[in-house]
Amino acid sequence: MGLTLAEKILKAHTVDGEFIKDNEIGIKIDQTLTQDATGTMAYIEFEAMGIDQVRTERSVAYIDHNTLQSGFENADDHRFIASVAKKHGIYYSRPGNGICHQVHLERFSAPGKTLIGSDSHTPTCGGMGMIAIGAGGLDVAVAMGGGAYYITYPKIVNVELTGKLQPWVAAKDVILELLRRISVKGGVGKIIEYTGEGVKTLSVPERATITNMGAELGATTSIFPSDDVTLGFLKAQGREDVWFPLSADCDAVYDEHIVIDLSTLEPMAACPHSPDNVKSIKEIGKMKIDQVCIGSCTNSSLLDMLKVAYILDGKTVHPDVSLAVSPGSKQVLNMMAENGALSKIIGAGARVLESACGPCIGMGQSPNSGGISLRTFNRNFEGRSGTKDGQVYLVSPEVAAASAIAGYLCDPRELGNMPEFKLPEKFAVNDNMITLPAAPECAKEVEILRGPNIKEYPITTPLADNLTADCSLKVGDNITTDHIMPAGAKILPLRSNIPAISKHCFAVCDEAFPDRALSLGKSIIVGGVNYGQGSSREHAALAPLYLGVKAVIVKSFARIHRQNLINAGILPLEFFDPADYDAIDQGDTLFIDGLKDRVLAGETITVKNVSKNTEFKVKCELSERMKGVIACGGLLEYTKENLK
Ligand code: MIC
Ligand code: SF4
Repeated sequence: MGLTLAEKILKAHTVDGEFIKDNEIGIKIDQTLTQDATGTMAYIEFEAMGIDQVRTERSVAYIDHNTLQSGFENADDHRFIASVAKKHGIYYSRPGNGICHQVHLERFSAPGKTLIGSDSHTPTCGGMGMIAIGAGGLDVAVAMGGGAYYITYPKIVNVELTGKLQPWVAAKDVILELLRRISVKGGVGKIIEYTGEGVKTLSVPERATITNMGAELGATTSIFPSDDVTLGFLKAQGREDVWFPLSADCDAVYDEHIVIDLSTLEPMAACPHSPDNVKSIKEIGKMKIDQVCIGSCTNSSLLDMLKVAYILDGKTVHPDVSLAVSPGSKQVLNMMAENGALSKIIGAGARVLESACGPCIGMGQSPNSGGISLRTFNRNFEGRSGTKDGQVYLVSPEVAAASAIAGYLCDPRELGNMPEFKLPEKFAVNDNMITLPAAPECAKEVEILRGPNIKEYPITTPLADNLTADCSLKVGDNITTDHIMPAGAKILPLRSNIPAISKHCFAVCDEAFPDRALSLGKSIIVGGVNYGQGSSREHAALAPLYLGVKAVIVKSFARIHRQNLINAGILPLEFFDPADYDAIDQGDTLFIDGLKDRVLAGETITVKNVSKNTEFKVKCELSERMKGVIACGGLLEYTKENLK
């Protein structure tokens, strides 16, 4: 029986566990990436492991999220990360060099390799034919130390692309179509593997748009084959030496098969407040808009910018609309400056921002009250834009640019003929904003520079024999990490200070939660389906840890967040019967007898609701390794004991 592309790479990298379906396997990680908002904590964790030099082929630290620097905190974090990178063998991509996923795709991605990154959109590099997975900072720290990264052998879904996109229909519409079909839960526990004739018609940046937003499906990762198109992109980056052809065997067996005929797709938008709330532009109709933002790791490549520049050329942004454009990397911005695209964009009245995440993570450009904002980004969760009642629609750059001129949501096909947009034969390669680490023999002399806002990892405790705790919070379905630990310009600077950031935990749902949880000492959170979807931020586990949360009982979890809870030593429990959710109220006292024994034995756990005098059953499915992690009180303690 042949192997799928994902299986080929995973099998070649499996260093622990048997390579069989549904088993937990440990894979060797070739490359890691961090960004600054998760990076400071990841490097604090790495330091705590006491390892001198990273043991990967390439580790890169990017600064792209916290670039507003409205106080000393962000700048201190950048300086800390730069010093850790220099000391421990990590490449450092300076602020201004671009968004981690765009720069990694351009400069470091390589077919057949494995990459984990402390950012949920790490699968972007799946567009290069690599297994690229988003993970918590602690997992990345362990991988930098040479430890394996553990995943449950995923189901492999084949998405067969046939036909060719019609003019003005974009890669973004491909992934929006998939989100429309299988939803934000549709990819959980799965790898999405793209095959078919349609693949050849998509450039690497277009493939990367699709794999990037695979994160919104909840997928472990997404991957495209490495073919001639891949070679062309690598040649243009001056990196063809890393290329080799790689695809699935003809007789590969997939768990699911989905066909998308590219020629039938039309421009679409994900409506507020979920990336899977997808409708065609026609269906939504001529809606007046207030703001347009073009950029983010989903749609900020040179190809995207060339299309935007063409559409804006000689026009003026509608008087009622504010248009912000953030090119994905210094390379993209530089080339736009050289080929005139930038001047067309400026000429039309766009507000050109630096090459960073910016508005995507609520770092400025919040829309007006109730404002309708079209964004080429990947997430439109409630409040993420920084405006609580902002209405964010996720669209392609083509829809965004055409609408910015029109003043209303418009179908770019109304623009008429589309010229052929081609990637250059040579990109303007200049890695001068990537600082190399010190030579290992000089590393000892490098001083780590810590600012006053950089605090230690919170204290963890080993798993207790029994647990009595109150339900400090009850929430509903599809709770995102943006609910649990909001980001934005005010809160992001606190990412390296868990006691301070914890004060904002669940602020979107219940501002009183942090004080309540702290005064309870220990408590349990109850939630619905797909709890913790969205980002990889381990702060969504570390803040609850600091606030004394011992367990989270939900109908189902999103993958990265569940892993982060385990890493933080918080028990991820799932209702056996989802209907039991209804019988718990916030404030109820819950009691678990023989907790430790049951968790370690992998037995069903009975929870007594002392307040209601009822009981219900929960499961805690953990691999032997995860049981070890939970028993120690988290991955940091476990690693200290096991990795030396
Ligand atoms: C996001 O898009 O939500 C982020 C900000 O990039 C996060 C990481 C973070 O919270 O720092 C992600 O996607 O993992
Ligand atoms: Fe940055 Fe937005 Fe991409 Fe997250 S989704 S990495 S915030 S650009």
